Amino acid sequence: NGHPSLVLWFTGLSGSGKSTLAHLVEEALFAKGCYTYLLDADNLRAGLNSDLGFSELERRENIRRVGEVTRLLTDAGLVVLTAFISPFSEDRDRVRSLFQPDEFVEIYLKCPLDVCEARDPKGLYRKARGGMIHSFTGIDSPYEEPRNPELVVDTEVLGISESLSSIMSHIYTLTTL
Ligand code: GGZ
Repeated sequence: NGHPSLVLWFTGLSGSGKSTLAHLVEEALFAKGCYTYLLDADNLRAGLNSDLGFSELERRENIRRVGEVTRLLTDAGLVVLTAFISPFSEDRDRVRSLFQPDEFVEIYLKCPLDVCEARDPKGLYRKARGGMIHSFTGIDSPYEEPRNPELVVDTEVLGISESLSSIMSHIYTLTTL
């Protein structure tokens, strides 16, 4: 009862919903019997990427390594979900090139900066505005919007369960799992 390996690559600003939705999608896939693994800043930046900060070069190296780890995990047959800001198009495209076209799903969680900033779940935007954190994405570090993602989820307008349904529907158009 195998299922095809798949990459669900979430991208978006801090506070756009990447971690929340990636965790919910993982739960839903797990309930269907899929073998999954979720990579995010919490588990990668604590260990493998603990030498990396948030300069442009370090973010690019962060995403490069995440791409390679994702490749290894899909080789093992897993559905891999990644939840990184991944702000640079070139880096996302380079990761994409490691996979077959039908294996890689870029999911852009679209939400305006002012809305993410109002959510500010960890108070990081506030700190960035106050000059206590530098190079914060959206404030003084860029985010390049995906040009051709497989899926755009408007998390400004959609609630969590609607966003989740939209992602699950997209996955079901790709594979029967
Ligand atoms: C952006 C930062 C920063 C800066 C700490 N800029 O919302 P969070 O807290 O929980 O998730 C963010 C996470 C971003 O790490 P990524 O590995 O996803 O970034 S990237 O893809 O750009 O390499 C945020 C926290 O780390 N954080 N400082 N300066 N986010």
